[in-house]
Amino acid sequence: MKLYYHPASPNARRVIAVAEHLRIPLEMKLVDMFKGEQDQPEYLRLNPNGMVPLLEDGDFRLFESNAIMQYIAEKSGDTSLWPKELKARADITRWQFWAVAHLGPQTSKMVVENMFKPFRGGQPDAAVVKDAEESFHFFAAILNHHLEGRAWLTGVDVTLADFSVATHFSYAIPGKFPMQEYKHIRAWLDRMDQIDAWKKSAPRM
Ligand SMILES: N[C@@H](CCC(=O)N[C@@H](CS)C(=O)NCC(=O)O)C(=O)O
Repeated sequence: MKLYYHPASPNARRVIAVAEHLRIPLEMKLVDMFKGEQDQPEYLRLNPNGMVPLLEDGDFRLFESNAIMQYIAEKSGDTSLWPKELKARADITRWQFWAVAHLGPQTSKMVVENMFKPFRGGQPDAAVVKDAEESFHFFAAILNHHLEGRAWLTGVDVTLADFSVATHFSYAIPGKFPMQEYKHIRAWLDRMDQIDAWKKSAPRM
């Protein structure tokens, strides 16, 4: 299987970390987003969204990182991160959807404003940051409360849910996420940092 990725992409990171953790071999194809390769016609023919990651398995192409994680985990036959049981799967999928729909848009805005804009010589838009922080607090409080007394999001062990949600915190420091009051999230991210595959997949600019 071939994975189109960029090392700075948190969306690619969650797939890369899971593949590494489950020892699933992937042929890695760099899409240089800093050179705009994602918007070139050759790549748009593969993924019309112009985004990474993208998985190719023979003539089957799959975009959306969470779908890719489920696919490669299922195909590997290793059920440690993606158990077979219906409710366990629904629980994992719930957190994956929640992160994409609610948490991710807020963390992305803070990364764009506080990290990428200054990186390109611009200034953060204070109104956008304020709005993102307010929504972030709403969803971070839910996650923090859920993690109180739990080591992992959906069970006694790490699953795809943890990899999916944790990736949204990949740029928490340069993105200036207001994390102080969320000690259960911070402790959980520290536990993620103990996982070799997770550490190795940390984004690189
Ligand atoms: N929902 C998608 C999001 C993919 C995405 O936003 N990828 C970013 C990199 S982190 C991208 O390729 N951006 C390129 C662009 O927007 O031009 C997924 O989870 O795979």
